[in-house]
Amino acid sequence: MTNSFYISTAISYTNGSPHIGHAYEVIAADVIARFKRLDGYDVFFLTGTDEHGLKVQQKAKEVGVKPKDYVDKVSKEFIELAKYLNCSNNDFIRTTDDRHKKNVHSIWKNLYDKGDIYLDQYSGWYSIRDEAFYSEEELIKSDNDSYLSPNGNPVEWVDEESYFFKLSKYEKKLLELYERNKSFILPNSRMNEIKNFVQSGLKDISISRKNISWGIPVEENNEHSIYVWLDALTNYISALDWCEGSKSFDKYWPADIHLIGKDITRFHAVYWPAFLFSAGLDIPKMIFSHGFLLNKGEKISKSVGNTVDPIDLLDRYGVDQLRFYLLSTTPFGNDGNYSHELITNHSNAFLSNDLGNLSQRCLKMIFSKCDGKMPNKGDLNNIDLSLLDNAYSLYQKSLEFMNDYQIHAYLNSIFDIISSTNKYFSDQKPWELDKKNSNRMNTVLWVTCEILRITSILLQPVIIEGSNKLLDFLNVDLKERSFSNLNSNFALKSGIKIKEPKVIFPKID
Ligand code: ME8
Repeated sequence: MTNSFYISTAISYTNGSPHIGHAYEVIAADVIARFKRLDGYDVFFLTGTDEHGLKVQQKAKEVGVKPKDYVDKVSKEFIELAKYLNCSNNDFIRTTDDRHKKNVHSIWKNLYDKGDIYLDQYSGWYSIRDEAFYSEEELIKSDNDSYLSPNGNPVEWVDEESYFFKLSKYEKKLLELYERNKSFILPNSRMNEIKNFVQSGLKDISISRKNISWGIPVEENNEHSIYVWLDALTNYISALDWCEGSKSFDKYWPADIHLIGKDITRFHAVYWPAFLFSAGLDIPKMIFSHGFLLNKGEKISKSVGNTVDPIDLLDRYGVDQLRFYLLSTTPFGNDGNYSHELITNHSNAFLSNDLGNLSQRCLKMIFSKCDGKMPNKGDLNNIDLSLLDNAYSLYQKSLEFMNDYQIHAYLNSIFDIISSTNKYFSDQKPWELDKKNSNRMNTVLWVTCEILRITSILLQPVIIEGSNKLLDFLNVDLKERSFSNLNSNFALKSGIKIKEPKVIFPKID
């Protein structure tokens, strides 16, 4: 039986078009999903949009359209973006889907029946931009003496009847969870922040808002809508049709990883497991909170005016180039930077020069000197063997890195081998061997191609089109491109026709 693997991204708010931060998250999740599929897992990869709440309601009002019409339009942009980015998501959930609403009502009923929901009065602050309730101690004072949320967003005073969830009841269970599963929250620094937050004492949280039209109503009391975060978090199980007792829920839940940005760790690592404890459901295996993407060191935000349309970047640099840049430059979990110069230099250095040039030089020689057929492997010397050994051991290394989602380290280890192979190619000078020692020339060309085969198979999760083009040139069968083919049993066979090589990664100006 194949092992299953469930990965999700956060679902994005539909109060504006997608930006590069959204693209970063869905690309990272796609890389992990593709890696796992190539490694033989049955993967369910979910992304989607978070469409209810005051933030979206206000935005729709501002542009003068009905909330549903507005979210239909924006949600489409997110669906299109995932396609443009070559993402392989198996589903796209919208919180306005009927299937989702059913599950939200079900989870509410479960918490209610457990005795964990009660009606009381909420007096405190609310930030519409954060869609979060805050106590006075959590707020910061702005220059003009008004209060701001910890994220620097405006807050308003709320005094209204509200349903509460008994979060305080789950304090001990949460701390036990963090103790039992040390990698429940990665990176570790975020685990420490969350532990400190829970250890300092949990208060019950408000889980409804009164007189808000754009939300899922509480069934037994229509004056209230369900708090947008309880609504949104439930997406992870509604996409599996949890409340219908579905087979896919049994197969994929608990999720292996919820991939989210660092700003929403608390909702995922404290509230979500507490809701699941209350509903008697299993807890996801890991919350990975990645860093933020910064534009020349500045946070990307509409108010700073430095948001970038990811489609523009794709048109300018190419999908493979953008995916590769975003995931190979920054240790996954840290904040990352991007700018025109950074993407251009990185892509030219690693894709056009290292990988592109090596493959062009080698394949062109095979075309001109070996009649376009894979040359004989011949006798391998110690230099060839050691380089090949390093390439074959990349699979094991990649597994270790991807075990805790060190995507950059997995990519760097592959490019280290590509760089060593470039050096090997230059040192061995196969172009000078043609007349002197054609057997040795053949061996050098074969070794280089075999390493290109290994590295291209391993690069498929990130550089989707480029690595598959390279595998096409090498005439590697479509059925032999998974990680189970990363060994010498599937090594390139001499005499096989290769395809005429073309430039795969043109230089960016
Ligand atoms: O938070 N760099 O939606 P959202 C990297 N609806 N990641 C970024 C980023 C940046 N500059 N800006 C945002 C929400 N993100 C909720 C989630 S999940 C049940 C509900 C990330 O549209 C952000 O951290 O504000 C989050 O993971 C995702 O994009 C969606 O953000």
